[in-house]
Amino acid sequence: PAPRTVLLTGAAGGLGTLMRGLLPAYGYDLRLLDARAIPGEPDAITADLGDRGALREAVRGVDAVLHLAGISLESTFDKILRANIEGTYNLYEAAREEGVARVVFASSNHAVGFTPRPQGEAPLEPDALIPVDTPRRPDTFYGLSKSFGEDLAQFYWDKYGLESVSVRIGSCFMEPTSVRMLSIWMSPGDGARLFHAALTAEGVGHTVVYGSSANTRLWWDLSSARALGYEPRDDSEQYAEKLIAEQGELDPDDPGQSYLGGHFTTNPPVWPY
Ligand code: NAI
Ligand code: 15L
Repeated sequence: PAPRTVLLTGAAGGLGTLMRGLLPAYGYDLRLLDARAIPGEPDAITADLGDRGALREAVRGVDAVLHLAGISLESTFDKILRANIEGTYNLYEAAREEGVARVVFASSNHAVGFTPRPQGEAPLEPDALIPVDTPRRPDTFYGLSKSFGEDLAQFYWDKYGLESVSVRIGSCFMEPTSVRMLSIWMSPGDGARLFHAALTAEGVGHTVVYGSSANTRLWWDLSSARALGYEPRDDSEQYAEKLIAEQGELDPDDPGQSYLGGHFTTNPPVWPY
């Protein structure tokens, strides 16, 4: 049966707020969790991913978890270790103990951020797109934690039969704001379509997908996402002319513009807390 009750972790964050708005239309009954209180959501669970007892209660009775909580930018190794590495372990362990069937894990392009971006005219030929099984090349401690999360997801499938979809999200914001984002943008609507596919597709085992819209300037292969039933509807190309006029084309000789991870490889934005 299709999952109905879903625990959304990181529900106070940017993506969590977008998905709180969009996913109920797919019929989900969302249970919300975040370390921060969520204005206007008195029933949301305010708990840290370090609180194993709270996580165990939070996952009790849900059909699936959409795990977005964590540090979403670069930070010190110690902070990343607690929130993203131990935190994701705690979440999976709670899910296993409570018999939750599936976790959809918010991985990131930064798990493969040091992969050189494909050069050449857009749209690229299919065989020039970066495949999901490209060797992981994290660009930050943050990306390293996402690489760990993908391995954890594989392990919980192999050892315990707990299914996961790891979504290597590009950039999910209302609009792309950089030339790099023209290639990796995931519109909020496509984000909801992809998470819905990841929550409902049958027999996913542990599947890794890239998370983006069907951008003309796409760098990676969306076929594993499409195999889940994902049909993207958006393309960043409508924003291309304006962004390129403002910022110029990406410079292949600039190390901060030569890899999938963009400026995260040279000068990553730092988590402010
Ligand atoms: P965000 O920083 O806006 O939200 C993250 C949320 O997680 C925050 O509300 C924060 O309070 C919560 N959180 C952090 N540490 C926590 C802890 N220890 N316990 C409980 N809650 C905690 O990030 P955003 O943009 O909403 O991203 C959501 C997820 O998707 C993150 O895991 C991020 O790494 C991933 N992602 C997002 C992308 C995007 O384009 N928005 C791109 C790639 C990955
Ligand atoms: C990420 O993983 C971040 O969470 C998000 O804030 C964006 O910066 C995105 O990557 C990106 O690569 O643009």
